[in-house]
Amino acid sequence: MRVTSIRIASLPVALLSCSLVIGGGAVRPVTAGEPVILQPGADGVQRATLTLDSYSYSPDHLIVQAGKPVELTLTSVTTITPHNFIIKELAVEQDVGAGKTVTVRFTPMQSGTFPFYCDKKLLFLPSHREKGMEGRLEVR
Ligand SMILES: [Cu+2]
Repeated sequence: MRVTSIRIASLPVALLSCSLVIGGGAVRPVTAGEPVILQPGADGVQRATLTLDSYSYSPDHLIVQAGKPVELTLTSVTTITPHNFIIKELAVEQDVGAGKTVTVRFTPMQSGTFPFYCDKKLLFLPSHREKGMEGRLEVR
């Protein structure tokens, strides 16, 4: 049991509904590790909202289709610590300042499972990724 799921449960309902609309199914809390399948919208864009905290992404397992654009809204709920969102294999790198919301767009062309992570770190301390701030994008 990770701290992540407890924090998620206390988020405002409005924020939760953003990330839960994705599957088009019943509204329920996102559990860490539970895959979320992004459905393309009318414009063909696959969208999801991720919550960034210290040190996690939620949801942390996304499933998308290859060849269609992906648009991720990254919302940080930390008050001081800056984070970022990196998918090295897809040349995605986006900074997310403390308390900020930013959008990142990319189109994965090849199938496979790619890790996304935060490489921020303070001096000699372990990186956020090493502290567990990592997830995966599954491209089918
Ligand atoms: Cu971070």
